[in-house]
Amino acid sequence: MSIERTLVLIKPDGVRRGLVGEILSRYERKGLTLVALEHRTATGALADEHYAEHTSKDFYPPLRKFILSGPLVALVLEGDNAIECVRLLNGKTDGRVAEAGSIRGDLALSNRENLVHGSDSAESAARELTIWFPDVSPSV
Ligand code: IDP
Repeated sequence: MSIERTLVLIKPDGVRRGLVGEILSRYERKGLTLVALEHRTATGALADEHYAEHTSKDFYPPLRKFILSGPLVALVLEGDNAIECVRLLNGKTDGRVAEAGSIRGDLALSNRENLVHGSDSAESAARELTIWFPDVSPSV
């Protein structure tokens, strides 16, 4: 067993489309434990820190605008192999080609507005959890 914590964002499109309950329930039904949840609107500084590896890319300005376009829901999820587990539940980045059965595959049709974010490694999870939830321990 490798119990991990990971950061999930239900992005502004998920909140706007009324899909928070549907998405949250997929993580819960899988068996992941909800450790923290916050409904909040990101700031520019927070978005830039979160997406530090993407800020120089062409797709970043519209991505930044999208992530700041309304409230989102930030989660800390915990469970055995939680980081990879969430990535599999989320599906491929581009909703147009994401696997049926995944959150993006079933509910998204865009490369940018793809409903969810999940940390992609243990290092990213530690970094992102500290950014979004400074008062929650990033490890179990
Ligand atoms: P991930 O969210 O599946 O980990 P990343 O490559 O880390 O994917 O990209 C971060 C986010 O940036 C994606 O979730 C998506 O919202 C956006 N994004 C990535 N690539 C593109 C692109 O080519 N066009 C528009 N948006 C993109």
